Amino acid sequence: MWTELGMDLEAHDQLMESQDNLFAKIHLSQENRPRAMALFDQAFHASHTERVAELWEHRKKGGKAIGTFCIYVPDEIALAVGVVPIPLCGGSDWPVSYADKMLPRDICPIIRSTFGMAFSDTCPYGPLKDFIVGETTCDAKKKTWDLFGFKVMEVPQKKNDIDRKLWRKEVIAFKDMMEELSGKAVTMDNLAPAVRLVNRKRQALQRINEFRKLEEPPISGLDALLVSQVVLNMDTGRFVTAAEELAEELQDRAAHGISAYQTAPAKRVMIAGTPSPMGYAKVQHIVENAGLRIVVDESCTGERFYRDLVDESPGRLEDMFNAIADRYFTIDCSCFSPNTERLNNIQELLAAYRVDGVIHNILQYCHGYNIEAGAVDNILKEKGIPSLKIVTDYSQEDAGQIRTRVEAFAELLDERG
Ligand code: BJ8
Repeated sequence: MWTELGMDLEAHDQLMESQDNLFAKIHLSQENRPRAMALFDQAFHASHTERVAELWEHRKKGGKAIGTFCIYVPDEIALAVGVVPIPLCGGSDWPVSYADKMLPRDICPIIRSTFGMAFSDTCPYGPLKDFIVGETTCDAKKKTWDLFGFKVMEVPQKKNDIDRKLWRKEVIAFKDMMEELSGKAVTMDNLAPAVRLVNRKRQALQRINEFRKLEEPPISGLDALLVSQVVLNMDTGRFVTAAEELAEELQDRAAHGISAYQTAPAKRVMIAGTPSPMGYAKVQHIVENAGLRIVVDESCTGERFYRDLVDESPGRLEDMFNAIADRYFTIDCSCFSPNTERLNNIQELLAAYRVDGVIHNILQYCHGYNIEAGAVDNILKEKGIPSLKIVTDYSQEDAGQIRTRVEAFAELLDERG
């Protein structure tokens, strides 16, 4: 299989070794983890082994798959006709420099890591997809999709009625694309179960993350992040089963007062900003190692992904498409102008999770989240909540400097009592 996928096996081994070492250091070194986290550890490793084999089998049987880069692409519609969406965002530092072959160095590491894997023949998913569906979010993504000739969904940049209409049309165009690819029509009979399944996935994530509101969370911020990362790669049905098992265990741990943390109660922080795709948890690791507790992730690998569900009540197909489009239209990515919804959502999260401080985790060259941190800080100042902005990439070069800044931030929060 690996040879047929055109992989450079030696380079792939190097990539896996660097990922495994980092994973052991960041996740496996934690004490008192929920037992069910083993399912997600396994899923992390399976993303370059069993999951690839699964999709390989799917393709051999004539199944279809698309590559995606953003949580705007509506999975429900693809799944309804048996098309598997494969999120491709890279989170590993190892392949980043390979991207320099075709892309500028001064762009976001998500894009560099993803294309670095493709150019170094270490991404097994390249040959497993029929095509890629990009989206018009940030400039770096848009121009990269143009360069490689990907299909693109137009995500509007404002949230007025005219924008909603445009987005609904884009969702229908995506439906047409999936029908053409699969040779099957999207009907209420296949769409309604797909909507319910994806809703169940988001509900399982909601349930897991509810426990982080407790004074003593039964799951660490690092493990909650891992769950939110692997959800993008795992088979949906299998993820739901694993997530429900974890939620049951967390319920039990909460009932018995079992904390994920070994230390005395510490300050509670929100991580806000850019996504942290699988393989990346640099800032989160430093933050929890500094004794802070990450109780909520305000990102696409966190609350932005599972917050909203699709309304399951429509009985007509057209209304169901609108319900799907409207659910995705609530995503508050920094590509929107103004992005008032994000500011409102952040305020709700601050209260619900009793947040003492906010850490902006921003990937280098992501101007949207970097500049928008200023608008978030204006709100935080009014509420007397301190913040720290970290702009970084996937490398470990600045880890020492970030650690010093995070430790100083932790002291500041402690001094405030
Ligand atoms: S909905 S955050 S997944 S676009 S690639 S915008 S980090 S410079 S990923 Fe994103 Fe969709 Fe928005 Fe979420 Fe910035 Fe990097 Fe662009 Fe990025």
